[in-house]
Amino acid sequence: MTGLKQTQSRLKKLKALWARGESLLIVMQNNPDAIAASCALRELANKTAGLNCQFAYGGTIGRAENRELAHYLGFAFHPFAEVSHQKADLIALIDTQPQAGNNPLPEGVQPDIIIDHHPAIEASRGVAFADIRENYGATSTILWEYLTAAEIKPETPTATALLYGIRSDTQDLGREATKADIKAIEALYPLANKRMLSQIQQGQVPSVYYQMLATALANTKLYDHCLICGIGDLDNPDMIGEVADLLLRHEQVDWAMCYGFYDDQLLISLRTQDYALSAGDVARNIVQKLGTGGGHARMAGGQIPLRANERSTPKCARLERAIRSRFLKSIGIKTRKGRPLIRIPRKNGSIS
Ligand SMILES: [Mn+2]
Repeated sequence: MTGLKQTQSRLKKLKALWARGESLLIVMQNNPDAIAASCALRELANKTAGLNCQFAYGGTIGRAENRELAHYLGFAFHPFAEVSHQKADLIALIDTQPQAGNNPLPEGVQPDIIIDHHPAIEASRGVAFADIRENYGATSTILWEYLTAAEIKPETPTATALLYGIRSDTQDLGREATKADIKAIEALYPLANKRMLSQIQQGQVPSVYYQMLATALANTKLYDHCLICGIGDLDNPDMIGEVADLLLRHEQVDWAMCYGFYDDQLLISLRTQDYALSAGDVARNIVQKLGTGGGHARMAGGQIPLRANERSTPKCARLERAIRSRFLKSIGIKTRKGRPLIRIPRKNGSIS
């Protein structure tokens, strides 16, 4: 069955499910792909089934681009804790899966719909409608196929968001993009607002952003062909992904790990250009028996929960040592001694 035919038959099932309710709560990860795919799902549910949709995210919408995108779309994105999920007839989980650790859906709450492109996990079994396509570069691509199957031409903001979502998850098609992603980008490009797109990409940031960046670089060490950065306490959780992206550009490096503490969790972000080893597998190794983790071949993440007030205890330092050494071991680096990436300039401008 071709992609479109398959999506058409899945759309039928989705519509049958939607006929059972009037309201849909869309729960998502808070990255551009998730935000875009959620918006497209809303448009689809609105136009094909007249459903009332509400968005709920976990954590914070931190990264400047994400805030800019959410602002441009003009919908209310609520923290999950502020919505009463019991009131929704149906719940959809977008760009994530139950118990993946990166979404706010409580363990006892079963979603009705999952649309995602991360590797399928056990907890997604038994969900009424699950469309999980691991070979896709972005969930936004899947949603674009649904809109196409429903013969809906997306509104300009939706098209702009989808284009941005696919580009950002595939790093401009450089990372894990497939034919489907390329096809979607080609179709979306003429529909998108290009001026808005560049505005989103250049979202404004506060001073604290540069402070965090300085702290991150000062705390980065080179171990053979990888960089590891421990930022400490994070002002916004998206920072670790942003720093990991930046570190991976180092000419000697094909692996980068960045981690930091946020909201009683140790958050980890991994990036690689190593085709032999999957970042998702390495992330799972790192958090084994400590937390949850996973992702794709070239980008992945993990989260380790801490107990309240544990942040200031020696346990955190031990945890940091453990994840560093598990990471190095997983990617076959023998040394445990890193070299600082940069020298910190002294106040008089000289380099220490
Ligand atoms: Mn995604």
